Amino acid sequence: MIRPPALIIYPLTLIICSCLWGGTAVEGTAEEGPLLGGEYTMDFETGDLRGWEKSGSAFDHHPTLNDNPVARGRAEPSNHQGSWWIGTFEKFQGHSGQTQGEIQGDEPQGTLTSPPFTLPAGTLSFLIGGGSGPQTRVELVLVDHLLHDLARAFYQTGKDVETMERITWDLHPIAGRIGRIRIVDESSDEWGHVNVDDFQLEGTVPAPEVVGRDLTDARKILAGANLTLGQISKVNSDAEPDTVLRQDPVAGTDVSVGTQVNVSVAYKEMIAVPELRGQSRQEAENILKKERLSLGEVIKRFSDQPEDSVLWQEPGAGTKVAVGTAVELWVAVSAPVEVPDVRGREVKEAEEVLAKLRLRVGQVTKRLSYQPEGTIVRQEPAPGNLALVGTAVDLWVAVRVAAKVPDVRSQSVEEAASILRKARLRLGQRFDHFSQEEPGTVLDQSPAAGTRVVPDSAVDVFVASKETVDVPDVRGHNRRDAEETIRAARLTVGEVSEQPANLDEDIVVGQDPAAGTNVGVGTAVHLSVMAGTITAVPDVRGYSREQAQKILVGARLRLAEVLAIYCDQQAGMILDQSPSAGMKVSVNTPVMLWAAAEPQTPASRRPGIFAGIIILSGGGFYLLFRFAPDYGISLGRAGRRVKVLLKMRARRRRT
Ligand SMILES: [Ca+2]
Ligand SMILES: [Ca+2]
Repeated sequence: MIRPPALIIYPLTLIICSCLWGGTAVEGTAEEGPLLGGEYTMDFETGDLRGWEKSGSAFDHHPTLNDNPVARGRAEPSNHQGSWWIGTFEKFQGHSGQTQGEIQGDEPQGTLTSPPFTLPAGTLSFLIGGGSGPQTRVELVLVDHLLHDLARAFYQTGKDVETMERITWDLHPIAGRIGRIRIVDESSDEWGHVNVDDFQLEGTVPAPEVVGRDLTDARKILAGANLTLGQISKVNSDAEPDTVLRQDPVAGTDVSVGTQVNVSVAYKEMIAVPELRGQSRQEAENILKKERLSLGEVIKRFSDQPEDSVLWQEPGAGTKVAVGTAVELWVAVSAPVEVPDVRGREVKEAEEVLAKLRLRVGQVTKRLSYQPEGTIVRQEPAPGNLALVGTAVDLWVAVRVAAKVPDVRSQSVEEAASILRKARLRLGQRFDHFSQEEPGTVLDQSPAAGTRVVPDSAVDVFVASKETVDVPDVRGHNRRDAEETIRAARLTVGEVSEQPANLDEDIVVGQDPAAGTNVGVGTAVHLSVMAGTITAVPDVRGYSREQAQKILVGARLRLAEVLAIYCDQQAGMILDQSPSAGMKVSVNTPVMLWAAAEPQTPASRRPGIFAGIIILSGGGFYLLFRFAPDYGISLGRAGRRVKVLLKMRARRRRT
């Protein structure tokens, strides 16, 4: 044990201190006094021993109230600070039935130990009186992890006088180490008691790091450095609520004992989700932005409600959520309409028919036909299909009189153009090709001579040229860009050899001729390509089966099978798909579709019954379940029918 000599410094600041913290205590009541690190009583003016660890019985009736030695007629006033103090001879605490000056005597023994705290570069002072023996004392022990046993840095006894005097210890030599104050009464002999009051710490400590700790820990850590938690400001953050994000002063700054450390702590601001139903999608988005929420998935649902109006929201209005939470919306789209048969009509007439159903005319192409001139001979989508409102219907119009493509080979381009004009045709694109022929001579044409075509059609020509160009470097480009680059360089795309690869798109990895080779215009450049095998699944819901198939083929996928869902939606429309739209899958992955089928019995309208699972619109429900690898299945009424259907299919496969 280290036993440095006790330092005894007589109090000079006694009166000042009494004024600072003294106050006038009412008998039997307690006032808030200074607490070590804001947590532990240092002058006992709280009227209790909060923060101190007690052993034995010497401190059972403590702190004691007012000057008891004087009350007993002794000529040794206690000289305590405030109203409350420690005196292990004393018992009076102002309780009813007690009399001022009441004692417990020298018999009881025990200890009172403060919590551990960082010793400041400064001083510890306090009032002490009572016995002069080493068994009654105040001591400061070091409890650093470096020393396994308690090491006593200082101790101080009384002088066999009840009157307390202030002594001060210089802590500079042990600043920064962890200490505990102990008030010890280990004596039952004459003068076997200790009188203590008003511990005061002064000096500076380095502010400890509390960033990253929660508020409770931060408070403890600061208390352990004799600092207190000051202002707590809340900062909206994704961090765990109540985590300290910033501190002022920052860690390591030397601050006076008792300094308040202000902190900013993380907190999640919760706000109520606004009502969005009935708003337009755009209005809903504006409201969400204003309320500091974000727009989640927007799911389109057929409804007779105004187009684009919000039908349903998740989370619902009034739900308390964190700032920034995404709100999913279901917005109304008009139910698909059946594409009318406009074949046999003229375009103008068809336009009116389509407009009534909120469909429009798409591309109009002329087509040779024996049908009356100007009448529609073909339409896409075909009659009877379901199409979303606003869908364009492509039309093909009959042309009876055909033009016959003349032979323009061996002519000059100018002559060819003139010949085509006479045949009610026109010169199309011109492709130059390296040749020994006279430059400007037509080498070949498309369509070929003799073909019957619609008047005013274009005829492309391949023209002799002696020009040469440098082959561009297309390696590393995606296939489409590479082909464009080759054509722009007045060359043609030759053979393309494909090698499957796990890529989102086709990438050119080799070319022949090599980049930089000087070749005649029109020369074929052969490519070798890493063919991408990953593609995103398109959304085909709401389309007809035929349209869906087209879309899937366009996305390099194939249609697996179409299962029927019996419901009161219009038959033929795709209601669901698996894999779901947006998923990245391999090229050629089969996509399963569910299409509406006529119910065998009229479906009753049960609005509200599937709320949460099924969207209801004026026309009835249609989403019976969602089937996707990442969702699983939830079934509605008609969904159960599909389950039966699937079971039947499975049985068929087994047999
Ligand atoms: Ca006191
Ligand atoms: Ca005692």
